[in-house]
Amino acid sequence: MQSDRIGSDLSALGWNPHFATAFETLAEPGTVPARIARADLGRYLILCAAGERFAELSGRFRHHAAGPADLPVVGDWVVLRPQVDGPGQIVGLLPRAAAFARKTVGETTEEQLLAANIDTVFLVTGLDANFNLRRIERYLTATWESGGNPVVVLNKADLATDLESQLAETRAIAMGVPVVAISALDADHLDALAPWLTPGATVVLLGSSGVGKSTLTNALLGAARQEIGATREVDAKGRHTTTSRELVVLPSGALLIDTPGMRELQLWGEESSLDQVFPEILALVSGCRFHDCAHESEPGCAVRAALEEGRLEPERVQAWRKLQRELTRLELRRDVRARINEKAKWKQIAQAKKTHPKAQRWR
Ligand SMILES: Nc1nc2c(ncn2[C@@H]2O[C@H](COP(=O)(O)OP(=O)(O)OP(=O)(O)O)[C@@H](O)[C@H]2O)c(=O)[nH]1
Ligand SMILES: [Mg+2]
Ligand SMILES: [Zn+2]
Repeated sequence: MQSDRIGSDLSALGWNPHFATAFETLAEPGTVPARIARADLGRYLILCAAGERFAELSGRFRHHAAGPADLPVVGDWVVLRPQVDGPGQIVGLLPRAAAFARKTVGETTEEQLLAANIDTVFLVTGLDANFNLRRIERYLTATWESGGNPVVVLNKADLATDLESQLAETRAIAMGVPVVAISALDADHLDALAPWLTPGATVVLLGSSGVGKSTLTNALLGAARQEIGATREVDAKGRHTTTSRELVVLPSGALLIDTPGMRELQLWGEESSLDQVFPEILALVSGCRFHDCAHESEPGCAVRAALEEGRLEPERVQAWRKLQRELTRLELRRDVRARINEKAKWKQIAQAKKTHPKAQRWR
């Protein structure tokens, strides 16, 4: 139980006036605010002023949820109706302050929320064979889109073959985002993360499987709570030690969300989220002759000119193009889906009018 550390003070769980205002408009008599600590197939572990409880969605809530984005995820604040016996009933969801999302794995064009109401995102990378600048750029893009603040955490510093140059390379692409190198196995290193682990602050750990997110969680907790994976080849497929996202209360007073490692992070967001990751390219784009320049073979392209003159890193331009293509594709697919939904809606209305010719009168 985490309840002993929470007490009755909701601010220890990240509650703030923004949520309080939202709660006032949604609350019904007999309900209380609660925060989702874990979501498992319709069963929720929640934290509230009274401590840790299990909860489930009320029938009415389930009925009104239009899609996956309406369902609570770890970090969400909900309106809870406690029950004398049995799990509490979740009857409402408070608007999210920030949320980390990705496109669902596979071909469907759907958003998957990984964590809500986060202040900071620790992007964890291993300084072993896992180290990959392009992946860090991808995670940074998703983080700017989330509304949380990124911190690049380079873990396994003890295994680094060239720590200084790896740090320098990361700082060069991080564009002012803090970069810290630590070893989760070394308790003395944890202080480097203290600036973000303040009371009531919510931090989510994201990164590939095996980079040490759960090791870090346990180290910060000072307890062996999360299961740790065995050491193995970094590119070994199919083994994810952590299987569900979980919010824990740290002794520092911060709320930390450990997550299962991701094999791929497909972006979900707008092209504009790239602006903060590739500012040096953005600064050039306005100098292109054509405002819709694709920076491929158009005459007067400022990006190509800078590349040719060696003022831009080719890897950065390639990475930018790749992420941009992904986001453009996503936008197109979202448009198509929106049109299909729109069509279906009109078809439904037309159908309703046919069966109920006076349907217009209802509105
Ligand atoms: N040498 C070294 N090993 C580490 C460090 N941090 C974690 N490890 C090891 O890396 C392996 C994987 O650690 P986990 O904490 O399970 O990794 P994870 O990111 O939680 O993995 P998933 O839950 O699968 O996403 C374990 O064997 C850890 O002991 C570190 O700083 N240095
Ligand atoms: Mg883990
Ligand atoms: Zn151009």
